[in-house]
Amino acid sequence: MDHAAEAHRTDLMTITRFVLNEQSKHPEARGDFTILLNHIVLGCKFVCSAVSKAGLAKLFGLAGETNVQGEEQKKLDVLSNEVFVKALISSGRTCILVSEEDEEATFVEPSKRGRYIVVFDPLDGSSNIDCGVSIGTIFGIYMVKDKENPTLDDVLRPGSNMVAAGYCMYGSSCMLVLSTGNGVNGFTLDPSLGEFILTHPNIKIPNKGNIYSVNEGNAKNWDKQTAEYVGKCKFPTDGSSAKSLRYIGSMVADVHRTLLYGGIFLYPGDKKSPNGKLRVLYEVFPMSYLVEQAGGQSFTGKKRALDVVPEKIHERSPIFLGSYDDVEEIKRLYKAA
Ligand code: AHM
Ligand code: MG
Repeated sequence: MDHAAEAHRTDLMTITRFVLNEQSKHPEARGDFTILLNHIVLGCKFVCSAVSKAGLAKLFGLAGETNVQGEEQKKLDVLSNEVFVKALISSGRTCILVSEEDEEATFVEPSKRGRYIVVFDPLDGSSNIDCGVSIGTIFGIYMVKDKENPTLDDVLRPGSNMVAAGYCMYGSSCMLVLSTGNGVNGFTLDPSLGEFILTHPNIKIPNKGNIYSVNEGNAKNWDKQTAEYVGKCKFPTDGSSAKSLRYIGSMVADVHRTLLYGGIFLYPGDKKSPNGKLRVLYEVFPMSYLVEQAGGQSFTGKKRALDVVPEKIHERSPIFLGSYDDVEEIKRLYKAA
C-alpha cells in the first residue's frame, strides 16, 4: 500500500481489537484477558511517555534529586514499577505479581483478585536510559490454579505453562510484541491516536541468521562450548561467512532485532556467574516463549528454556535464543561435551 492510501486507512487493527478477535475464537472466554491486557498497555504508554521525557528531566532536577517544585523525583525504574503494579491490581484480573523491582511477590487482596499472575520487569536495561538507548518492559502471564488460594507454587512453574508473554520496546518508536500462544504479533504505538496498531503481523524468525549477540567482555570466563560457538561465528569452518556482532546490552532491543533479523542472542553462564545474569521468570521465560512462538528455539545449555522449573522467583539462568538452526548448533556443542 502506498503512503497516501496508508494515511487514509480506516480499518486499523488496534491491539484491543486484535485481542477481542482472538477471544471470539474461544466462546468460553469472558473478556478478562482483554481487560488485563488493556491495563498492561496503559502501563506501557505511561512508561513510554516517561522514557521519552527522560532527558528533559535534567531541566527539572536529576532522578533521585528534588526538582524545582521541591518534590523528590522518582527514578524511572521505580516509577515504572509503581505504574505497572497499580495498573495490574486495578484491572481486578490479577492475583499474584512478581516484579524485578520487588524482592517479594505481591498477593493481591481478595476483593481485587482475578485469575491471572503477571511476572514482569517493568524497565529492563535501565542503565541505558541516560544515553537514550532502547529499553523495554518484559512480561509473562500465568493462570492461577485456585483463585481463592493463590500460592507461590502457582508462580514457580515452567515457562511452557505461560498463557501469554510480550515486551514493549521504548526505542525510536514504541513497539509492543505479544504472543498469546498462537504466533507472535507486533504493534506500534501511533502517538497521534494513542493506540497500538498491528504493524508486524505473524512475526517469523528466520531459520538462520548472520548476527550473534553477546557481551564478549566476559569471554575470559566462558565455558568451552560458548567459546567454541563464538569462535565459529567469527571464524566459520564450514565455508559460510562470518557472522556480524551486534550487542546493545538491552535485552528487549537485542531480542527484538534477533526476532526480526534472525541470528542468536547469548547470555551464557560463566566462571564468575554460573547461572548467567538474566532472570528466569520475567526475562528468560517471556523471551523464550516469544522466540519459540516465532519458530525459533531457546536453550539454557542443559535443556529447553521453557522447561526450567524455577525454585525462587528471582532465579537466573544462562540463555541461548534465536534462529532455529543457530541454536541447534550450540545445542550440538553442549550435547557433545
Ligand atoms: P537489568 O535488569 O539490571 O537492566 O539487567 C538486564 C540487562 C539486559 O537488558 C541485558 O541483556 C543485560 O542486562 C546486559 O548485561 P551486561 O551489561 O552484563 O552485558
Ligand atoms: Mg532486567
